Amino acid sequence: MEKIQSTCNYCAISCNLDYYVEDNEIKQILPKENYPVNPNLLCIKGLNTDKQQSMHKPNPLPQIRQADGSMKAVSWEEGFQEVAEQIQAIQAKYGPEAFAGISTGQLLVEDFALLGHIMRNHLQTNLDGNTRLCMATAVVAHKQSYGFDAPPYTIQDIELSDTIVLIGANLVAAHPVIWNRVRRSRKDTDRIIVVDPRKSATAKQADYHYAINHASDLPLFYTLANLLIERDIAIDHDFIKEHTNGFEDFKAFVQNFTLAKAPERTGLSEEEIMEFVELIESGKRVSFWWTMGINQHHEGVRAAQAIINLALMTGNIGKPGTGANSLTGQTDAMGSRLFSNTTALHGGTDFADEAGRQRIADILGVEPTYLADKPTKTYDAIVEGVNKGEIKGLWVICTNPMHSWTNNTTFKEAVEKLDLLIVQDIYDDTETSEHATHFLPVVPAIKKEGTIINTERRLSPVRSVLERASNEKTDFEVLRGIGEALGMDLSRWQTPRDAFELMKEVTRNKPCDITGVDWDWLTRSDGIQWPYPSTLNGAEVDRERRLYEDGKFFTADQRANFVFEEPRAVPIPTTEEFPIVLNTGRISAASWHTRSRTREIAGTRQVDPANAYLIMGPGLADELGIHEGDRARVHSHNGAVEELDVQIQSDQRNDEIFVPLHYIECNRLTASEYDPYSREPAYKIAPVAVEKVV
Ligand SMILES: Nc1nc2c(c(=O)[nH]1)N[C@H]1C(S)=C(S)[C@@H](COP(=O)(O)OP(=O)(O)OC[C@H]3O[C@@H](n4cnc5c(=O)[nH]c(N)nc54)[C@H](O)[C@@H]3O)O[C@H]1N2
Ligand SMILES: Nc1nc2c(c(=O)[nH]1)N[C@H]1C(S)=C(S)[C@@H](COP(=O)(O)OP(=O)(O)OC[C@H]3O[C@@H](n4cnc5c(=O)[nH]c(N)nc54)[C@H](O)[C@@H]3O)O[C@H]1N2
Ligand code: SF4
Ligand SMILES: [Mo]
Repeated sequence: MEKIQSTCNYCAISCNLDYYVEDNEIKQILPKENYPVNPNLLCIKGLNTDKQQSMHKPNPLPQIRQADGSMKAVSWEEGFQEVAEQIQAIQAKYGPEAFAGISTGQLLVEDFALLGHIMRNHLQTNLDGNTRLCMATAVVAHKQSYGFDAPPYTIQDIELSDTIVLIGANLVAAHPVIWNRVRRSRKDTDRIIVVDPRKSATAKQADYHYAINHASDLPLFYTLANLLIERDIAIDHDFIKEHTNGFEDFKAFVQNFTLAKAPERTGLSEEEIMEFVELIESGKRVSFWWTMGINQHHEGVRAAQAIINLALMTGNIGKPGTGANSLTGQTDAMGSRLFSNTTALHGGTDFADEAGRQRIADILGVEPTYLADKPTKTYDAIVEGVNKGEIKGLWVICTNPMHSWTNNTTFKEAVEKLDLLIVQDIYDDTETSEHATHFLPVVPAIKKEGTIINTERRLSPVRSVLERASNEKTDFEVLRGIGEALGMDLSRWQTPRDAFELMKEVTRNKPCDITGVDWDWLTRSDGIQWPYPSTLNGAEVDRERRLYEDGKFFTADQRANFVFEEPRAVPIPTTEEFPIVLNTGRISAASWHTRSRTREIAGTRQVDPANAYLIMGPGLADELGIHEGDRARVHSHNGAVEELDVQIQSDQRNDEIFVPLHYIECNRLTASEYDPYSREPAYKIAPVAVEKVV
């Protein structure tokens, strides 16, 4: 039996797997032994990566919508030509930006690089990533605070930390392998602290749970900062002086965030806040980890930076077991952030950097004027553009926005206005695929090759495990086909490996320099964290590397910035008419987003009820006369009304309901509200009213 190493392409831990293959069939999947991120660990999704397209397999040929509404399969040659002609016709008639694209964090580095080259450079138009729904907040926070989108940690830091602070992060469901590593490494004296309005599965297992009011992280962290400064026990004055900017202003600013004012602002008692302060003070290695409970709010960027500020002022950064650590969500979100050409040129070079433009143009074999010259329009602006009739064609790749976009009726309305909707997916029956005018079927990751960059900046290999049947194509091949049909010279982009070599070169001398990484070496490696420049001459480096160990950041003066701003009221607050907060997110390790993939895993079908449901506390249920198994009608402030099954949980708070995002009904109810700096949707808070369905 042949053993082939590859990477699980669900979540951002990006576990490595050994596939045992015989006669082009996967016989067994095991965690790659001692792989740094998943030492002998896997979750149900990774163990079932062979199930993709096992029950729901599309016709391998492109499908084109006919006048009578039916879909017709055509040859790939014809499909590429037709798609290219449609794109060109729209651009010729309405201008370049009348065609746009939306992608994801689940493609491979090489796919992103080529897609970005086609959309942003050749077609001179907008392409935003699904990472906008997810990581955009952390990206902006990192750039402003550290000078580059460079999270500091290695996953091992969570094991080395004696005081783990999890903020809006439900590891039990969302990062199960990391949670397992936390459990395995706990000593009696260690503390796990969870900050989450909801008693999540992780909060239930924590030593301390601070159930703050929704979207009140910013005043909470400013209050903690103020109290820590006043008490002056845990403040690292040397670090602040040597390695940061703006501390004195920050200190003056937070003085207004007194203990007395905190309960009203945060919902926590003075005792809880003092306890929290003392936990940070007594921690030897304090690490802060945040995910969507921070990113998906109206002031997510500043809240993320408030966490960074705490780490900076207490010197909890660049040392084992510390850090202000943003966990990513999708497997290659980090690859998308660096290589999709959306918010910076390939490899993180600013659009306006003339020398950088020349260098990248030389690498790609084009003129500098060919390269995109400004950041993409953001996802919300693209959807709005379609709704206004300015954008006539859209290419949706590896994401399912009819379901996952916030207030998703706005996406549905947009789709109805489009002349051209190209959907590229491994399934032809997702809510978005079903509306395609042109559907491009592709194979799942077990038949692809390329690179993934995980949450701790580790590059790992995706290698084709199974041979493809005739007409089956990879994302990379489809992108090439369309690119060539558009008239592009893709001679430097023949294979994913070529794309990888190009992308390596664009990172030269950048913080994310990977010029020293070798494709063949990566194939059977333990992965490698960036940076790994060619100047290391292939030298062996530690399996676990964190950034900022020398206290030097990526800003011009190499100092980290304290960034802060007065908190703003929640823009769409609860009212008498809509008195309940709708909170949304993940619910179990078994369910993945819009469930197109996890529906193929028998075990997950047992966990996921067929119908959309909400979780409600007993107090609210009593008040509404609702019992377990009843149905509830949810009225959203956005005008939508949905009926959902009810689950009552004894520890669920009564001023909120929680709806798993895995059902399309969830985002019919969410708001069109964004962080102003990152334009990330505030998925975690929408005012609703609930009544019993009689
Ligand atoms: N099984 C599984 N795993 C996944 C995914 C999946 O779909 N299924 N998706 C992946 C992706 S793409 C992502 S981005 C990650 C997301 O991983 P997480 O962010 O951990 O998951 P969520 O459930 O979205 O949100 C986490 C918590 O934020 C809390 N929260 C809501 N509002 C607030 C607030 O105002 N303040 C604070 N402090 N907390 C708040 C919620 O109650 C929730 O418990 O998971 C990844 N892993
Ligand atoms: N209410 C609410 N909504 C949310 C969130 C929330 O917390 N609350 N979280 C948001 C976040 S963080 C995220 S990341 C998004 C996720 O939202 P989506 O990205 O829309 O979710 P997925 O179901 O992962 O969609 C991925 C699509 O890609 C397809 N696919 C899988 N592999 C491949 C491949 O190799 N190639 C191609 N071309 N296609 C492939 C799948 O079949 C699926 O249709 O949801 C967001 N929406
Ligand atoms: S924890 Fe994440 S990367 Fe690991 S097997 Fe599960 S889904 Fe895949
Ligand atoms: Mo995400």
